[in-house]
Amino acid sequence: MDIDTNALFAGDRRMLARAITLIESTRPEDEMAAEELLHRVLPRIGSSVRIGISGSPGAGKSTFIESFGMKCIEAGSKVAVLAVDPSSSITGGSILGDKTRMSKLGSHESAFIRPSPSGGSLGGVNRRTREVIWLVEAAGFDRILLETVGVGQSEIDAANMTDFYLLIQLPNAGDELQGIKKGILELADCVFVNKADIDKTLAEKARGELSSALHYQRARTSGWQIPVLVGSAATGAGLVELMQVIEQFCAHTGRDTGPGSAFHSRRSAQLKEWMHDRIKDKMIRSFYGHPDVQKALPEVEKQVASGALTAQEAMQKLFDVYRLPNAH
Ligand SMILES: Nc1nc2c(ncn2[C@@H]2O[C@H](COP(=O)(O)OP(=O)(O)O)[C@@H](O)[C@H]2O)c(=O)[nH]1
Ligand SMILES: [Mg+2]
Repeated sequence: MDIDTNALFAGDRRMLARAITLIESTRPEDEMAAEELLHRVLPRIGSSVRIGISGSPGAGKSTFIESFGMKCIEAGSKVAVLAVDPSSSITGGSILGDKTRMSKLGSHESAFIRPSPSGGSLGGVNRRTREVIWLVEAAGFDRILLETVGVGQSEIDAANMTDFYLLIQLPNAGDELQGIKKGILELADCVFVNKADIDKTLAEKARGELSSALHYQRARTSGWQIPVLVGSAATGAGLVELMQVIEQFCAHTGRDTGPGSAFHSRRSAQLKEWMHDRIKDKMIRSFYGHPDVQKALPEVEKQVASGALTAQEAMQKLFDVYRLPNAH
């Protein structure tokens, strides 16, 4: 697959789509071209704000992305929408179905919506998401909205790939954390109580509850008081405030002051994480792909299942054959 990087850097969306397909490819013959492309893209990344968006199903994430994305475009940005979606290998990516909720954004020339990656590979379904973020940045998109469609791990993954992590909540009284584990709340840089147009009083109550829950929590970003906003993806209420909060966050974390600031330290840590992800991925593939391990595995599994071996003993058995010089 030939990628014309000049066209990619000029924002040619057909070339961008091709580049993403190459990066997401699991065909071994694409691996070198993908690496080569990344090598050329890496110096061009960074000029965006990457925003992770989580919230339980029905909270209004897709509707929010449509209206917030349009606000960003009105303010002069180019917006890319990506998804971290562990279910995508089964459903084909729920953002596809969501495209109906993103009709304005989906047809706007300053927006790019990419359905979820094909996923399903060893070492995590989001293996390529951060690289896709870089591709869209290199193509000139400067607001990246990363929606999570899963639960648990995908939310942590999204927080680990973004600069600013937004939680969207429903204004349910007495149900302050709505299926969102406390651990996820700890990742938040901002909470947006959505659907305030339905019941403003309820939404304000939710704001109060969330604010007090957050009061005792140490912000992930030092010195940052996590704001709880109330608004509506449907009417657009609260979206301007949110844009201001993101500006304040960028200023607070020193986005424009360069290396060493909290903003850039977070990105550096994420780059290191990228390396470790790749190492783990490679190790897992190498181990489970080893012919002797594959041969020994069914019997060893059987012995563990019947209680004849401990997990530790089984692992040692497999590592012994993994280490043997490969006779095949
Ligand atoms: N009244 C109202 N309805 C909303 C709002 N945001 C989303 N919805 C509706 O809530 C439902 C779920 O929204 P969706 O964006 O698909 O949620 P997601 O599952 O988090 O992506 C849809 O029927 C939306 O039209 C809002 O601010 N106000
Ligand atoms: Mg959705």
